[in-house]
Amino acid sequence: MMLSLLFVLAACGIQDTTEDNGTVRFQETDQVKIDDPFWSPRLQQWATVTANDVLDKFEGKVPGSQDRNTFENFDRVACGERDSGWHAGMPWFDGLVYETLRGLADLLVQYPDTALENRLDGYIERIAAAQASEDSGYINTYAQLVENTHRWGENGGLLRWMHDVYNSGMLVEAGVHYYKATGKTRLLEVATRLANLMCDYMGPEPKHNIVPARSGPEEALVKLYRLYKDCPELEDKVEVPVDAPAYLALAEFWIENRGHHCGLPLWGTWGNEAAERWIKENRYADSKYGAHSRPSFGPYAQDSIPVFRQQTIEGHAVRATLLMTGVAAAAIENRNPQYIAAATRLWENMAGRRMFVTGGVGAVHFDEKFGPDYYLPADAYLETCAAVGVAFYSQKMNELTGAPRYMDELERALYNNVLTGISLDGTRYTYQNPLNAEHHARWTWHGCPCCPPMFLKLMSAMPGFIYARQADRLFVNLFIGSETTVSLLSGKVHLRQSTGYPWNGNVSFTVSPAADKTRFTLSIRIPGWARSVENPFGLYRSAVKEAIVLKVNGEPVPVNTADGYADIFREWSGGDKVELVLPVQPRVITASPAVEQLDGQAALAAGPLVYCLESCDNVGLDHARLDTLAVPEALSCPDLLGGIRTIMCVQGCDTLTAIPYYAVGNRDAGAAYKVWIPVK
Ligand code: FUB
Ligand code: ZN
Repeated sequence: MMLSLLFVLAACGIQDTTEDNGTVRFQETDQVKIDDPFWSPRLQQWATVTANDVLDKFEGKVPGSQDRNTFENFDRVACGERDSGWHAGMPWFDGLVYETLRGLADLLVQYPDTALENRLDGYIERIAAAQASEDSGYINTYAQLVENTHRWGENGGLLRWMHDVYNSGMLVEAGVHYYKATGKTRLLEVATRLANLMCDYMGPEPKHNIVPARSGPEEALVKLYRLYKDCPELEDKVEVPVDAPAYLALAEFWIENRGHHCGLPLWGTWGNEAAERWIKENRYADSKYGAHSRPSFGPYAQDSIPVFRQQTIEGHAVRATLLMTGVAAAAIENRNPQYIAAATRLWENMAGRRMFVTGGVGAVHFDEKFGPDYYLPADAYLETCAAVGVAFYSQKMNELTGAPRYMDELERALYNNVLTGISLDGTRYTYQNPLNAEHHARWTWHGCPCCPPMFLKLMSAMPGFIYARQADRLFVNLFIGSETTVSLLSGKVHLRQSTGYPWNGNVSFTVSPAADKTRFTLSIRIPGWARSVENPFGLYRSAVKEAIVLKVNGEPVPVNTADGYADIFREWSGGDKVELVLPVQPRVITASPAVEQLDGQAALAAGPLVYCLESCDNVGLDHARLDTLAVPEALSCPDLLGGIRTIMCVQGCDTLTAIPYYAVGNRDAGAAYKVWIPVK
C-alpha cells in the first residue's frame, strides 16, 4: 500500500517547517497534487503506458527492443554466476534500471498504482537477492558477470567503460526515492549497504582513490545523507549501520578529487586506444605516481583539472551537468564558498554561452560534449539526458541561491528539449534533439536507452519544483495547476493554482493560510521571456509588447520584478485571490551576434514554448524565410497533435505554420523541421 510522504515524514519525526538558516526548501513531490490540463494527462500516460513500456523493453519483451532481459543480470549474479561473459546490455544498464525505479517511484506518488508498485517490488527483490550473494554488499552485474577482477575499475579495469560507481550511485538514489514514495525500506537497505561499502573503500589515503567516471553518484550520496539527517529514526528501521556524515564526505571526496590524478593518460593526444591500453596495463599503479594515484578520465569526464579550477563547462554534457548538480547539492549542505563559486561560474558559462534556445546542451556529436563558447549550430547533437541535466542543475542552483533565473532555464529545458524526448503516444523516445533536421529520429528503443529513464526522473520530480519556501516567503516557480500546503515560519498556507499555461497566460491562485491575517510574501516567478529578457546574459533576444498583469482580490498590484520574482507582501486571509496574466503572444527570438551560426536566422516562440516549422505543414521548407516585420498570430488547434496552438505567420501570399518543438516528429517520421529560420 502506498504511504504518503507526510506519513513517512511524520513517522520519522521530520519537522515540516522552514529551517532557520534561511535555506530555500522545495516542497516534496508528494506535498504537491497536480491537476492541470496540460500536464495531468501526460503524467498519467507516463505513469501507465510509458512506465510499462520502458520496463517491458528492458525485459526484452517488445520485439525490436533487446534480445536479452536486463533483469536476468541480477538473477545470474544472485545465483553466484561470475565471469561467465554473459551480460544483457551495456555496463551501465544496472544504473538505467535504478534510474527507472526512481522515476517510477516518484510517479507512484502522484498516481498510486498497485500493479506497478508490485512489479517494482518484484525487481527490487531480484536486486536484493543479487546483493545478498556477496557479504560485502558489492553489486555491479556487468563487473560480476564479465570483469569480476576489475571491480571499481581497478586492476586494469576501465572505469570509464565499466560505470561501477555510476551504477552504485543510481542504486543509492533509487533507494532514497523508493523509500520516500512508498515508505518501504527494502531498497533503501540495499542502497545503504552499498553506500557503506563505498565509504569504507573509497576516500583519502589509506582508502582507494576512486571517483565516478560518470557523474550522478555525487548528488545521490548527498540525498542519502539528507534523508538520514532529516530522519534519524530511520536508522533503526534498516538492518544496516548508518553513517550519514560519511555519505556527504564521500560525495565531497568525489567532487574534490576530480582532476587529481597522475596526470595520465593523455586521452586527447594518445587517443582512446592507447590511453585505455595504458590503464589496462595498470601503469598508473607504478610507485613513481605515489600510493594514492589513479588514471585520468580526461576532459570528457571533467577529470583534467580540479572542479574548483574549471572556468568553463566542458566534456560530455550529461556527465558535466550532473557533476555540477552534485556540486550544487553538496553546496546546499556545506555552504563551502568554493563549491558555490564553481557551481555558479559553470552555470553562467553554460546558460550564457553554451545553451541552445530549447534548453539543450552538448553541441558536439563526438564525445557527446559541450562545444566552445557561442558554438550553437542548428544541427547540434543535444542529448535528451543532457537537457535533463540542465534542469536538475538549474533547480539545485535556485535551491542554493534563491535566484529565479535558474528556474527560467529549467522551464526552457522542461518544455522544449526534454518534452520533445517522448512521442505523443508515450512509447517512442529521442536521444539527439537538433534544432533543424532533415527528419526527426524517434525510436522505440536504443542500444543505449539512457534517455527514457532520465526523462522519467525529471518529469516525475517536476511536481516538487513548483513551490518552495524560505522563512516567510512562498515561491511559485512553475505555472502548473496544482495545490499544496506550505509550512512558513508564520504558519501553514494552502495554495491552489489554476492555469491554462502554456497555451494562455492566465494563472490564478487561491491563498488560504491556516490562520487569518497571516503576514508573508508570495513570490511569483515572472519568466524572463515575459520581461523581454529571453536570456539573462543576452545570448538570445526577444521583445514582448503586452504587459504583465497582477491583481490581488481584483485590485491591480505593481509588478516589481527586480530579481525576477513578483513579491506580494501582505496580510493574507482565507480565500484571497491572486490573478496573473503573462504575455504568451507569439514572439520572435534572435541570437546574440556572437553566435555566428545563427546569423540571419530567427526562431518563433510563445510563452515557454519554442516552435518549429515542420515540412508536413510547410511545403518548400527549404526555401522558407521569416518576415520578422509580420506579426505572428496564435491559432488554437484542439484536434492537432493532441491539442496545440500553432503560430501562423502570414507574409503576403506566403504563410508559415509553426508547431511547438516538443510535438515535432509525431506525424511523418521523414518530415524535416526547422527551429531556426532564415529571415527575409
Ligand atoms: O555513460 C552512459 C551513457 O552513455 C550516458 O548516460 C549517455 O549519455 C551515453 O554517453
Ligand atoms: Zn541519454
